[in-house]
Amino acid sequence: THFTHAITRRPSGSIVCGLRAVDTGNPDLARMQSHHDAYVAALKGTGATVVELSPLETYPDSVFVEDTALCLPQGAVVMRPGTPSRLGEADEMAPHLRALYSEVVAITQPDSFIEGGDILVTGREILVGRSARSNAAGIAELTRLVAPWGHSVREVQTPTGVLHFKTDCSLLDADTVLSTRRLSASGCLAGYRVIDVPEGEEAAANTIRFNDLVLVPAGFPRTRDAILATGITVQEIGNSECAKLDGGMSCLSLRL
Ligand code: CIR
Repeated sequence: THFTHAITRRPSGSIVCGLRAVDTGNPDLARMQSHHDAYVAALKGTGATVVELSPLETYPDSVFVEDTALCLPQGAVVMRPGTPSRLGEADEMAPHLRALYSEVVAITQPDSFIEGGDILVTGREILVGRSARSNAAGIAELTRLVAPWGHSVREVQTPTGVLHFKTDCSLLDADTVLSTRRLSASGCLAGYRVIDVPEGEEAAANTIRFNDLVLVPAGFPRTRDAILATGITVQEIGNSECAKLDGGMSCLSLRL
């Protein structure tokens, strides 16, 4: 797939209130902003247009735009984030999607919850991991919304204790998935070419393939080398601050 656009949102000062499973200290806004600048520059470097949205003080986690929508070639689906402090982020994103797409639909049922971080679009299907943020009703509603566009959804399970399905995996090409061992061992990636991240580098499983590049978090040399060995160009991006909030490469953009 060739991406012509990405949407990002600059981190705000409220980022210190961002959600985290384990508190390892507050992120440093200036350092996060400099990592974010490098991330945006890497996306632009592939020739894409990057829509850079303004910070939203009201929503501490709003830098993690991926969770607010699913972008497909035929249209976009506005998500319903499964944690109260993030629910309103979806409405903030909707107008920016309408500016880029003629078809924008939304998850609307009150009992439906689903976040983009749980969704992996491969060359053949859409995998959605059930998690603490994405439930069966949300996945069922997504399935109904994307069926007319020709997409099939397969529900899988996010490993216990892992925030999102894509915390533990990412697509390197239409058929190749980079994955933690704990995720691939569940069997949900059967039929794909799977590259397991080396033991101890589980935090590097969340990368993004964007045009000719794969963006990987800095500090995971064995994972970087495993991707390089496939012949894909790799760019390392600092992720120390987002990592304190359980965020990684995919969380920081919507790609279309
Ligand atoms: C959260 O807990 O929602 C944020 N602190 C991190 C979101 C990361 N997003 C993603 O993996 N797609």
